[in-house]
Amino acid sequence: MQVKGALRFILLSQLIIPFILLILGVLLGLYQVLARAGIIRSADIFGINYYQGLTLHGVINAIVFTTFFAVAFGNAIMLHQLKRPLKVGVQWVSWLLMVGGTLMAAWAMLTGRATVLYTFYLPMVAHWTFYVGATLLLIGSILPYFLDWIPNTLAWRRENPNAKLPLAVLGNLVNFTLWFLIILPLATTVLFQMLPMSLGLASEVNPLLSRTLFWFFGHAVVYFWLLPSYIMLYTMLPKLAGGKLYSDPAARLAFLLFLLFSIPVGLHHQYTEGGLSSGWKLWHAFLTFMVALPSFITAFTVAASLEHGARQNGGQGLFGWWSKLPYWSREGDKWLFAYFISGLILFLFGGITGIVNASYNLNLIVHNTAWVVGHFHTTVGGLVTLSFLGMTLYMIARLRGVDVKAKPLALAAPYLWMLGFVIFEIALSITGLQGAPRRSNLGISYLDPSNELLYRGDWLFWSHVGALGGAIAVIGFLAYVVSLVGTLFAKPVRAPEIDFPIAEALHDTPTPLVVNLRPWVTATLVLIAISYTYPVYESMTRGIITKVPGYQSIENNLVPQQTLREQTRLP
Ligand code: HAS
Repeated sequence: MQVKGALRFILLSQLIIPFILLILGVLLGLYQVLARAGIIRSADIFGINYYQGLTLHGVINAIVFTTFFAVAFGNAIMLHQLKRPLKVGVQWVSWLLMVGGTLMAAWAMLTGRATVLYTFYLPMVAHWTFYVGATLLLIGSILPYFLDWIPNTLAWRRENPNAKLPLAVLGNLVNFTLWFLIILPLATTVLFQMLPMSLGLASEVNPLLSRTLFWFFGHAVVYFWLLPSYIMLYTMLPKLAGGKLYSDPAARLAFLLFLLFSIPVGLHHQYTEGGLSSGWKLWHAFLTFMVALPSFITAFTVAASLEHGARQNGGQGLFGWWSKLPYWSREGDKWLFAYFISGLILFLFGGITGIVNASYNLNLIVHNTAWVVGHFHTTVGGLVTLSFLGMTLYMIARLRGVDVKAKPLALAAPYLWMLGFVIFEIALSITGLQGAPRRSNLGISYLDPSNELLYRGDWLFWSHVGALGGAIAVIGFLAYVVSLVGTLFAKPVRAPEIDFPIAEALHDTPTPLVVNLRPWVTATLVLIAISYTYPVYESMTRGIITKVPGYQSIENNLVPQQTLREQTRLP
């Protein structure tokens, strides 16, 4: 399908802008891991202090890159699968809001006015431009869903009353329905708590309520990152492997279960938080195990699809078929397989560590330690990042009408990234179990031998191993950058287009349970109401006793906002 003019520009820039920022985000990640291993011993690098760098690393990699990609990919999937045009006006407004919002938030972070980490919860306070920027980014990202994708889906349904909604479209609509539902609690704390605090209109705040609202958003957002990857695994990976999707109804069920269970689980981030009853934490723990279910279904369906593909390629035996998958193939689009398989292998680690995190009692051992950092570098930093990077390269090549350049480097990149993060994950899990905290510049504290009070020599070895893993992953990323930049500047050889390698289904039995979205949305709303009404009420009433003034981070020191205003003049 051909894409021209403004739409082509918008799609390309939605992929390129976050990629440019990602280069900074990844390099700051290298700084974090070297500082944490005590290899770099300083509070800052090139004028960016550790926590400012950590904020940029988290916000760029986990929020900006993922959101831009999800919108670009969503637009492309809807266009390709429904074959209905997108409204250029809507896309421009969405683009302007997202780019404008990102620039505002970037200014605040780069000038040290928003050193609040990517979770930005109170009582840390950022400059108002950070909150307004983040809000614009989110509003811009949801516009295509309401103004382009839903109207196009309804029109498609009218024209195809008996056809099944394409699987990728279902996945995308589930993802952005989820996105809309979770933006609401985040917007509530940003608009009614954070922004008034930042503008000096409020002098006290309820941090418990803010954190409960944040995690209402904050766990489900990980599935907003994950679902575009799952769309690729279900609809494209089977074809790249040479076969078919093992079961279409199983894939639909997985997407719908994500809608149901992704949101009412946020208290598993607050197991250690006072003010919330243990019974409700246990209820959220139970639902967290339920949200692992669609990933278990995915593990089975994807493995079965891979086996089917490998057997079509001549694979035999119980495990012999593993050798018939296109791990190193440079033929056509098959190079993309490397990004998916590397991501899947990392996700095995991410899944296991996630289940540990979810267990109420085990969480008390790993919470706020390096273990959690290992977990999210094999989930969002693993399967999600690798599939997004692979698809960014693929879509840029198609939208520019060129072949992917430096294919050997493009192929080596995901394996290096995977190797690096497997090493990183193991090392950080071990240091986490030894007690090493997350979000800490260990090089100038626990891993500084001159600090007799804090020094923990027993963390040194695995911290160095972690740094080695991080460095290998960055080398993989640089290999990717070479291929992407080459592709970006290559001479076009064909017309620009949007095209995806979509697989057919092997089993496609009509299953009424997974056809209609409406009952699933209703059940989701009921489950959210059951799971969040009392915890929010508790946070509002019990959080009052912990009302505190806001704090801003200035040069690694937390300064009460009031004092700060008296001492300095921030614009
Ligand atoms: Fe998580 C913390 C629990 C999944 C991201 N998580 C985080 C944080 C992030 C994050 C960023 O319960 C830190 C937040 C912060 O800053 O404080 N997480 C889970 C659970 C799952 C889970 C139960 N997380 C994710 C995903 C993420 C993500 C996905 C990003 C995309 N997580 C937690 C908890 C915490 C947490 C607690 C709080 C910890 C604390 O104390 O602070 C589950 O959804 C995981 C289910 C996954 C599986 C794996 C299935 C395996 C598959 C691969 C199959 C492989 C194949 C290859 C087929 C069950 C699908 C075969 C190969 C061949 C060659 C054939």
